[in-house]
Amino acid sequence: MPDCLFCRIVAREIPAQYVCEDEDFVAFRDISPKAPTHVLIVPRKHIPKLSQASEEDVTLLGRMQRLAARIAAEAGLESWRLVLNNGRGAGQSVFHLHYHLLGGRPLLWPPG
Ligand code: DGP
Repeated sequence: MPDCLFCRIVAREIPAQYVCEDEDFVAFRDISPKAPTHVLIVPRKHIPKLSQASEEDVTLLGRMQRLAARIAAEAGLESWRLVLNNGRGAGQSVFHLHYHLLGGRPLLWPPG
């Protein structure tokens, strides 16, 4: 296993507020929430960032978006945003691909 924070959370070596999990994904609350609902959706597979995902990850990525929609619905959110930061310049700080699901407050556009 690479020395990766999210791999360790996925493996339950580091605690988190887990929201749900299945055979491919773990979802847990962001430690520094930027909205009343701020859930990180993380594939168990270690892919450092979206630009390093391959053709074989296409189904996984699609299922990740469907899971985000399900978590949003279960949280009672009608409007919400999915964010994926790719690369340091875009704000990525943990190099294990993940979506941020944000909701529960007005979300401005464009983001900063
Ligand atoms: P990004 O900057 O897009 O790579 O998002 C990484 C997010 O991970 C950031 O919003 C803060 C969150 N985070 C960092 N360390 C931890 C942690 O130990 N636990 C949890 N739950 N979230 C973390």
